[in-house]
Amino acid sequence: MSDVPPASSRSTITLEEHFVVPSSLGTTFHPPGLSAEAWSNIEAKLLDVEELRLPQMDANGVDMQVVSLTANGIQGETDPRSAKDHAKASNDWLAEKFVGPYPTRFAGFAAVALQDPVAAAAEAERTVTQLGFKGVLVNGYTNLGHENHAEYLDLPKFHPFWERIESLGVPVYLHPRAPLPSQRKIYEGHDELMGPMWAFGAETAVHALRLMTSGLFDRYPRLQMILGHMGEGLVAMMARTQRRFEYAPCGKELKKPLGQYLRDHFYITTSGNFHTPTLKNVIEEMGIDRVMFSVDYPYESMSEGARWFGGCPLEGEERLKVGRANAERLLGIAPK
Ligand code: GRE
Ligand code: ZN
Repeated sequence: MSDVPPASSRSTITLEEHFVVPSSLGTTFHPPGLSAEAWSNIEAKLLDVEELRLPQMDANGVDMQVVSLTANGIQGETDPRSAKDHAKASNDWLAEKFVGPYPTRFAGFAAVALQDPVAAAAEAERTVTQLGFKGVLVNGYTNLGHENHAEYLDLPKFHPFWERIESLGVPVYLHPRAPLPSQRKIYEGHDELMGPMWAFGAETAVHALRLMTSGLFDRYPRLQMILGHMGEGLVAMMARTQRRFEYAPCGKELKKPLGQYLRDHFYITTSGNFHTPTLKNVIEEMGIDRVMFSVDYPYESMSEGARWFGGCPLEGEERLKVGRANAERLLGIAPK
């Protein structure tokens, strides 16, 4: 097989693509089991713009990456003051190194310090209105005060953040992180399950369900979320999840059937899950307008993702939508 993807898959926009700013290296998640060499290779790619990333994009037909601070990023900070400073530093770095010099190749998702929801709302507004960012990426629950304290985004204290996001009209990418250190009993003796192999998706799927059953989308009916990895398992499970919620909603009252929130408020990307049967299922469940190609660079290979997308059975308008047009519409990027 040739290394070069076919022309039909070229000119894509990808949305789960990471960088790191030196001041956030301390809160970067190291996947268990990776050798020091593999990790330093990833770190070099996270830090880089011109030497590795742009040539890879050129070689693989990725027109534009929407770039975000890698996990756990700001969500892994325990001190609100430091979280706010690091969020600003990260966003300014992203604007200065990526978006400013290469406005047609890079766009940004902001990092925000949800340790202080009002400050997070203000930083979202600053980055969108002044730096031209396209939304916010949140790495799961937020620590506050302690590494074993988690705050999930359905809590009422986050309403000021969601209200601002809704009025800005930008999406929030809910990106994975590993479960709280105090809640890892089920993974004991199985470090291999802890990161992106399994725990990331399980953690993120429950977080997304908390947002749905909390009534967040009844309160803010224009909110739009993005989930990676073909939906973190939620798309496949939603029919059963909705059914069992109807049997026992435990006092939660929602305006719509549960699965409708998934279809009305979530976009799904293909990041790190380059599997055609799953893509077909996600398109069937979500509709062609809510599925977007992405890679998860540098944790995944851009060439592998591009080759898969180039060969998957999408034609014409459908290929255009998944490859870039849905992202253009959602993020307000002018069509090419
Ligand atoms: C990811 O973004 O998917 C990711 C990380 C850290 C380790 C592995 C991984 O953020 O896939
Ligand atoms: Zn990722």
